[in-house]
Amino acid sequence: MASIFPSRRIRRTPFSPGVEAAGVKGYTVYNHMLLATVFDSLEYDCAHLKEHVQVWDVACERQVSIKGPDALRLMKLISPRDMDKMADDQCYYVPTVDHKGGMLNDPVAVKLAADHYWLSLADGDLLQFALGIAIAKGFDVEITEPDVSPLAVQGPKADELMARVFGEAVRDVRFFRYKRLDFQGAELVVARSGWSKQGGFEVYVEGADLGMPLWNALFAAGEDLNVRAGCPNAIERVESGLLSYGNDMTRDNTPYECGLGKFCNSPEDYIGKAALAEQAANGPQRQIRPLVIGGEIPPCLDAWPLFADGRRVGEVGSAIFSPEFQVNAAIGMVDRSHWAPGTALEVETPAGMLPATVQEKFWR
Ligand code: THG
Repeated sequence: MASIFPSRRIRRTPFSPGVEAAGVKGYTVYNHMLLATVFDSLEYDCAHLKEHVQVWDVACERQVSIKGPDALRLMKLISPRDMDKMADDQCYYVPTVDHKGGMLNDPVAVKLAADHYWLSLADGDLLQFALGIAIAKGFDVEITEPDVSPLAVQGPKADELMARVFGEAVRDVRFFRYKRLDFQGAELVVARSGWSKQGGFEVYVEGADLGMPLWNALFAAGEDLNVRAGCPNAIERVESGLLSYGNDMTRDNTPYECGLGKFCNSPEDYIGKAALAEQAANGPQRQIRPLVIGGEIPPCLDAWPLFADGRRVGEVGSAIFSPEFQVNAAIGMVDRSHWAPGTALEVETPAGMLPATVQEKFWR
């Protein structure tokens, strides 16, 4: 693939100087912003992530700030998840849907105060959806994209590294909870979350000025921990079954199809609830499944159709070779008739038809 011509429209991040100095080899664009994809090789980056600790520039997980007297009212229209159950220091993974139940995004919501939430976005312009609802409803809320840039610290040594920079209190932060912790006089939201299953934290860095000082502090404190610059890893996240909006699911899918039905427990009449009622009661007709693909697979740059006896029964959205598990691991959307573990299918790839088998579970 030719390189992408850089310009102001593809936004850099407060950590870009650090990412470049660390020798980034590839980028993607996410929320109109640079997101690194590889530093050494996907395989090396993945193995290092599983053994040590990495610092990830995930500034592209942009925040939609919803603030004001009607913030909770707006959140209850947008969120299929029961917002009344959310603790003051909690983060919620929230599938957000349109009026037909189609997935618009799958952000992490952060409750900053009773009248202030952030939606930490996957790739998509959800701000405009929230703003449109607020305007149409005449809600008293301010909706902005604040100057907030998440920096993830992921891997088995993340607790040790974070404790050295933010103090021992960081070890007590529970999964999908946060504490406000001091860095150079600023109280930053530090949550135990992140787009890997190797454990770790996300620091929501408020203000670009703190970006490189925090980046440098983490690298200075982590030398003996073998800290490296990293990024969401295409191998690790498929092994882990972490879904990527735009790859594994789109607006054509409902949260139930994505296996996110457990997050649709709101008693409120949220947008899309009526359209989802049938699937809430009976389950979806197709759903996300882990698959193993035989043979040698090329990079997965399009949806690959799945077939059984020549009939189309779904598609693969992500596929990559796993060095740890020695299989081509894949994430697919498979029809109910063929989604049972062990079902043998065929997948149409640019390298020809290859065998695929539905798996019982992801690898982590
Ligand atoms: N962190 C933050 N913002 C984000 C992401 C993130 N925005 C974009 C993208 N990632 C959103 N998508 C996801 C997908 C999965 C998870 C988080 C964000 C995730 N899921 C856990 C799991 O599947 O095991 C746990 C979910 C739960 O139990 O609540 O972590 O990573 N800030």
